[in-house]
Amino acid sequence: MEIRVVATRPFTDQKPGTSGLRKQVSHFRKPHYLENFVQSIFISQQGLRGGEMILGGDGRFFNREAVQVILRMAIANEIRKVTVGLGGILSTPAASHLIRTRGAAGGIVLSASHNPGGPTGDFGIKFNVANGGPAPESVTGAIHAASLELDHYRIARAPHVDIDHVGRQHVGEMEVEVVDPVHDYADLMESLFDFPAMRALLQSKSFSMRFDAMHAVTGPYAQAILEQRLGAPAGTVMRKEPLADFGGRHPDPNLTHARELGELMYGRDAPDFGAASDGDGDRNMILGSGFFVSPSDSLAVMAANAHLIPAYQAGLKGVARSMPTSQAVDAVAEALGIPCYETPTGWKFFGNLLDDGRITLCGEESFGTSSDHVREKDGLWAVLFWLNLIAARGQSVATIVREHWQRFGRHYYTRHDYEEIETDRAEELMTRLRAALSEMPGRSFGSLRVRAADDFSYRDPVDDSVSTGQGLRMLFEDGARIVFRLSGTGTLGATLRVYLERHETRPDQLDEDSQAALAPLIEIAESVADIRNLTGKEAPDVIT
Ligand code: G16
Repeated sequence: MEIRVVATRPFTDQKPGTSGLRKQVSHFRKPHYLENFVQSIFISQQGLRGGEMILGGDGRFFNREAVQVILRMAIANEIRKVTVGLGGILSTPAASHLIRTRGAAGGIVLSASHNPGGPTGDFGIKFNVANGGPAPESVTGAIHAASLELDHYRIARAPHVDIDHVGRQHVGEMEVEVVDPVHDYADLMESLFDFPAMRALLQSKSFSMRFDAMHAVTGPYAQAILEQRLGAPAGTVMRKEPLADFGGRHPDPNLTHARELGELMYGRDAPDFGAASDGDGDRNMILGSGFFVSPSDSLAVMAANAHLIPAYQAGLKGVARSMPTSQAVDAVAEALGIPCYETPTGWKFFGNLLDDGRITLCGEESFGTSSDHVREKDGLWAVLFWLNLIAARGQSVATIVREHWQRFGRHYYTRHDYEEIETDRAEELMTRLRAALSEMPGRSFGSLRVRAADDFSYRDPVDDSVSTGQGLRMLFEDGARIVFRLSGTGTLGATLRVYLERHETRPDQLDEDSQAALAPLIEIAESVADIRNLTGKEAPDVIT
């Protein structure tokens, strides 16, 4: 088969962010742009040569085209075998599982997660290493370095590869195996949870649930697991057909973008349990009837109740959360007498802790939770965990969470996002704030006194690697926190994230509205960072 060596020039903007390279589709369609990045993966990850690679994505616009390009480049870069999801589809957790079970050298996942799709939307590409997890910083750094040196890429002049039929074929020297994207993943879920109890719950007349697949990748997974294996009534899965543009909406599981689900869950005769997942199936939102479970609380409730789930009956080795995630899970870890690790934002930082057997569960405020069953966050897994929990405790979502608060206190929590700010302005805000940190300890804001203030850095306890500049923290004497950081997943300008948290233990103060309960902190955050002035915005664009 003819291999073309195509001359190219480096792009200077191919540094992977929090989760791979995310850009607008139009950016990815620039001549050589996708090819350059893929070649940088192949050059820097020599372990792929002669090995097996997993390939799939969330089915968004440009997914199929990118799959064909990557297959032709894989041939030219001497990959022995590529296993690809039918139609080029694999949810992120299913890709992670396949990498692990196949003993693959790595995988390429095509997704821009919860970002909008379609020709004017976003696309993304992410490399996962042999443990099934997102590449650590050492690997993304090597990919980026290779992208800056690139002067050619290799691509085979191969015919269009059929990815629409399950089976094996040879294209040149390379084997391509097209697999059912759902089957192995559904088996894995069945091995973790008490399916008979969940089936009984879903089939009982007194219980109902809705899952919003947001016209994204989890539609087929949720139908196979919830409706087929667990016997939930047809229609339990809403917006179930995956669409290349997600029906024109953001596949972002929150109350703004999962509007219909929210209306149902807060309406009359609301279902007992509501849930949603995102574009590539790794995020989750959990709702009870008229009740929203914050992702940080969800992680804590899961940790406190893990012994009720078959896979975690023996107890948890430890837990981890990203730094901006609330400290609710810390309180559970303390009660359980297990370690709790605090990592920077980004799932890649959990990989070593999971591989080293230090933790069993981990999660983030950004609607992500998972366990050691894969090395990615896992949306449907979290939904099934909650379903199993409801079946085991025989209580509503709201009762489970309120009882948790009575026991551990409530960590009131919110995140304010200021989107599409001019990059210079956002950098200026962070620079000014960073400079002010050293003056903050001892300063009082009303009744709140700053105990410490720093720019978070993390030393990985397994390989001793250090990551700096991971978010500016104001830590108050009563345990409250304000964290500022710039998002690493946006594609337009900069997004400022402000995370706010305080712990409340008074039993009669646990059912307040989060924004009201955090109002004094919100005011401090806005004034110390001069947000209105520097962003030109009167209010956050998104509040979660
Ligand atoms: C990705 C990462 C998460 C991170 C989130 C938000 O999620 O996998 O670890 O918490 O982005 O990151 P940032 O605050 O930098 O935008 P996903 O679901 O977008 O792949």
